[in-house]
Amino acid sequence: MSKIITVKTKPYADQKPGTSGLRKRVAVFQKSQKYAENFIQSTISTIEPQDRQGGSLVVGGDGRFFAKDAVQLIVQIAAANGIDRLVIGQNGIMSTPAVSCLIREIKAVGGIILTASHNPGGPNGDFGIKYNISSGGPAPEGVTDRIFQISKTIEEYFICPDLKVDLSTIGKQTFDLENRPKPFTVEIVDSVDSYANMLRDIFDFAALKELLSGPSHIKVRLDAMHGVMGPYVTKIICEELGAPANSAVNCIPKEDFGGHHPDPNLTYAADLVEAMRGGEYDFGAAFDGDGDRNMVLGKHGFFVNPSDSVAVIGANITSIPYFQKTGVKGFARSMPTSGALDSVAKATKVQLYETPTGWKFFGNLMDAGRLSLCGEESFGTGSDHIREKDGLWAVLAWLTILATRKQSVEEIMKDHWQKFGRNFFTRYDYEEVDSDAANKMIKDLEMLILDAAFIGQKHTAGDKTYEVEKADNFEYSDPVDGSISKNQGLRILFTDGSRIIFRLSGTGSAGATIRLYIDSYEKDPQKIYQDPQVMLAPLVGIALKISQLQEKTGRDAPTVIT
Ligand code: G16
Repeated sequence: MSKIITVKTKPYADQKPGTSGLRKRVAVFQKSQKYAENFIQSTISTIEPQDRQGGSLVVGGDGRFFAKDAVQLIVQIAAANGIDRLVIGQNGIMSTPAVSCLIREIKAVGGIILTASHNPGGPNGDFGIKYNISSGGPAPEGVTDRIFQISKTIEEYFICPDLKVDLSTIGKQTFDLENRPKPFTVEIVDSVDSYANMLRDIFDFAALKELLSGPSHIKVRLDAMHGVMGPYVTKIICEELGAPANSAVNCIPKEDFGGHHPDPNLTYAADLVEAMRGGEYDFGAAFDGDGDRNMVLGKHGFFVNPSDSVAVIGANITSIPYFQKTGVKGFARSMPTSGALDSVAKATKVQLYETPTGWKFFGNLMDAGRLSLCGEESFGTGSDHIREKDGLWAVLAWLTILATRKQSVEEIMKDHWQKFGRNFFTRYDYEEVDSDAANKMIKDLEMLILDAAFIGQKHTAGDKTYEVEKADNFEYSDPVDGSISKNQGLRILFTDGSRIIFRLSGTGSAGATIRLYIDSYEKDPQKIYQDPQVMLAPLVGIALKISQLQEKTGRDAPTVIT
């Protein structure tokens, strides 16, 4: 019989969830008194008491350092707050897309995901707690605002301190709680099973098996970067679809991701890029810590920009069996994502939505039956099969296209540009900039570009001149519920359709990260194969000059270029 006790606590002022959950250094969660307890209680407090009774909560995460402690705390606090059942991935491990899938499958009231995504882990790395609602999607701003409000005034939390679960054994564990008529249940489930079942319904596994292990199979290399994706890649790609075991690397989830950033981009997935350059593999992909992001590479390391990736999937969408059944309801991309998907939407007469950065903004459109496929420049691709971006889904979508078109990644991409034109895109990240300097730079820039005199100005770099057509701080009005999200990024739009965008990241844990995005469309077939960095250099120069970024932050180069 476990006791429920009330513990007095003091609020913290800094528990505002960012783009996707609360992310802080591990030390903040571990060493600040009751920091994690406060946030977990504030989160659970947003669940209505009637939904807790008879309700289930899914718990999973990328297995990073401090996750096991956090799972035990969630169990103890959820039980004390009257949640009837927790369904937890074995050893606390479950990818973000798999959590979304399971929430939907068992009709849970929501889920808690323990991840800081692509941020580094280990005792000196980051930890994160994210709440997803009953649709399976990240909590919308209305809910995260409530969590933040509660966290600012919290005075006590409820906990069953003696309750301990065995996270390693699959099966049901029940616990009697003092003064509770019904026992509290914890179910430990296989992390992969229900997600793999879902994928079997979406894709043609027989065709994929032929592609990966038939007589004229292609060679793939998938890098799980020691994040949560190891077991998924091993079971689905290797064991079920027959790719040789050595097709998958870094598949043992590690608490510190082997000391690396589990971030699938050209900088942090450099090993994969190197291996692909050798020319042995036809297709390569990497995933982030929690398995929702993906990077796709072709033979010899041919890089598929994420904005192009979603556009290619959009242009070939009917080769995926799921969409043959559901039809194509709409496309969406986040505002900074290049306009490549827009061209496909226009040509195929599909409605296109432009949302702020953050997967949570796609959820309403999907729930309303208006959106089938969406993507973000930040290596996120997905569809309405769940309410999170889905790294392995994106890989299977690409493999389906390869199987259907019988072309290489590079040929598919080049054909696409020939047909639709090419959006040259790059993103510069300036990580861990002094917060005050970053905020001031953005404020000054906002003042400058919102001034009426800014419109019509001509900016020249080299032999290129661009005229400002429009400038604003992006604001989104949700077409489903009418909610307004302001201050979503500074945009400078030029008369030729090129765009310069600045925004502050909402996923960092220390200092500020400034992101600069450049998007420029080219339809001249003679020019579409140029190097994006060369092609976009004039616009980068103009962006740095207008923003005075280097002078105001002291940074003369970005940390990461995509
Ligand atoms: C999260 C969100 C994404 C967003 C990304 C980047 O990804 O889920 O929708 O695009 O952050 O956000 P920011 O530019 O604010 O850093 P993840 O994979 O970190 O959960």
